[in-house]
Formats: sequence, C-alpha cells, structure tokens
Amino acid sequence: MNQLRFGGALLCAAAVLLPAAASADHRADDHAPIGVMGDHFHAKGEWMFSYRFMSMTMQDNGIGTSDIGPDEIATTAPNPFFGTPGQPPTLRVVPIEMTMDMHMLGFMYAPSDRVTLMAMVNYLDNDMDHLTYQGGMGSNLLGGFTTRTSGWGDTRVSALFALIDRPDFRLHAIAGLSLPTGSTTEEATILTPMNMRPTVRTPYPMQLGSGSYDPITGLSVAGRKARLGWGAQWNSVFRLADNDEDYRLGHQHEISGWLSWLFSEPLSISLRLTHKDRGNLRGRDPAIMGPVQTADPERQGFERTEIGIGLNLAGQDRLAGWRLGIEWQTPIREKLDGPQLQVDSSLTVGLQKSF
Ligand SMILES: [Cu+2]
Repeated sequence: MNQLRFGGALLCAAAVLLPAAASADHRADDHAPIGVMGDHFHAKGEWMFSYRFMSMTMQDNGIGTSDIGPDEIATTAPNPFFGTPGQPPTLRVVPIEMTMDMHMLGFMYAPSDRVTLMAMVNYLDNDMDHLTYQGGMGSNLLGGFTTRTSGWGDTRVSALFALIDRPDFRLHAIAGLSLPTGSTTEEATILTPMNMRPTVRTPYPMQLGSGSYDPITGLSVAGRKARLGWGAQWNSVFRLADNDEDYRLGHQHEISGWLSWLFSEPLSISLRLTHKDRGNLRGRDPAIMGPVQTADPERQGFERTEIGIGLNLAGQDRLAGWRLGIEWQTPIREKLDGPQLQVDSSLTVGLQKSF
C-alpha cells in the first residue's frame, strides 16, 4: 500500500517535472508575463475569461531624469496659468504620492484559428496626496489634501490576427479601438494656497478616460526552445480626435521584450524589459486650471523603462485551463516632462480560465 502511494507520488512528481513536450496549452510559458495584454491567440471555438488586478504606486517628483523636491517646485517651477487673474507665478500645489488600482476584466473568443477577439473593461481607483503652499510665494506649507476618483475606465475591443502559428514560434497582429467609457469630468475637493476648499474638476491624471475613440495597433511575437521562452510586443494607442472637453491625450507607445524559464509544465518565471513613451496633451480642458503640475497639458508626457519579474502558473489535470500570473515592475529610467510624480513600482496579479 505504502509502495503504491509512493509510486503514485513519484508519477505525479514526474508529470510535474517532465520537460516540455506534452500538451502545448498547459505550459506555464505559453502566456507572456501577466502584465502583457493580448499576448496570445486561441484555437477556433475557444473562450477565455480573465481578471487582473494592477496596483501602481508613484511618489516623489522628477523633472527630466533628475529628482526635484516639493519646496523647489513651489518656488521655481513656472505656473502655465500665470497671467490669469489670481494665478501665482509658480506651482503652489505639489502632488507627493499617488496610487492607481485597476481591476481589469477580460474576455477572449476565437471565431477561427486565424482571429481571436478580445474585450477588456477596467475599473479604476485613483488616490493622490498633495501639499499646498501658502499664498503666492515662499516655502511656507499651508497643509495637505487627498483627492480620490474611481469608476469605470475606457473599454478596449480588439482583434488578434494570427500570422504565424507554430509550436515554437507565434506571431500575431493586433488592431482595435479604445472606447470612451471612462469619465473625463471627475471632481474633487482641494485646498488652495488661499486656504479655500472648493470642489473642482480634477487634473488630467485623475480622470478615468480619454474621452475619445482611440485606435490601437500592435504586433506580438513569442517563441521557445526547450525550457527557454522569449517574446516581444509592440502596441500603440493613437489619440486622433479631441474629446468633448477640447483636448486629446498624448499618443501612447509601448514596446516590451521578455525571457522566461520553464521549471516544470505548470511553473515558469519571467524577466521583462518595457519601454513606454507617452506624449503631452493637445489642447486643454478650460475647466482644469490651477498652480499644480497635473493641470498643465505640457507636463503629462514621459519616457519610462521598466524591468519586471514574473511568475506564471498553469493548472494541470482537474485545473486544466486555469492560469495564475504575478508580475512586479519597477522603473530603471524615467524621463519626465515634469515636474511629475515618479513611479515607484507596480504589481499585477491575474487569473485566467479558458474553455
Ligand atoms: Cu486568452
């Protein structure tokens, strides 16, 4: 009896540890690190549901590639609205920390082996802490305040077109549209340098959507040799039209490359490098004005290079079709059209189930 049990355990261990070859779609490294969207396509008739939670924290400010402290911002950074009555010459409200939590629900369906359709809705929860300096000059602090916005973000619908589909090499193109389901008119109560607490439209980074229909394009490639996997993805979101508030967000480009190592069929780890480029706003919302960097259309763009480590788990046997992924990313270089908050790190956890 004991021997039988031992034999069974050994078999299980062998199944877990056996190298690659077996069932292709149960390999942990069949999917990219969980922070990558639309990295794989499906076989005809397959469905997939996914839930991802991403939390990003930002703190301390940067300008270009250097750090800048709140006092220096409040006394030296020009206020673009200076000249408008009541606007001081420098920025007097300084963001010091932000957390962005995002819940993402994803859905994939493949009407054919060539095409996989994908839709993704997001629920956002943003928090930003600020310092307010007293009056129009000097470095006396008046106090601090936090703004918070939450709600549905923009919805993405796209199609993935399989161009090459071999077990060791896959290439597909991505084409889609971001739909303006997220609000661009969120409000919050602030503390002004004149010690008033009005409720105003929040600056751009605290809004939930772009307000425009934005085309998405991309290319995704993945390959592997034995236990070593690799992949890369490019995707861009183009902001082509002004929204109802008279501005458009900057274009967003992202390129990312990763390597993965398969320890056993259900477990792989990954290392990823990502480069993001976001442009400044065109136009501006007349309702967004104030001596704060986040209200300046010219202080929204950035370039950021991040490194990420991740873990993929793929369910076997009775858990076949289930996947769990975790990825942690942190910047290694940021170039900010600042002052802007710097990213500290982000964590993505996701659960996927295919049928
Ligand atoms: Cu999928």
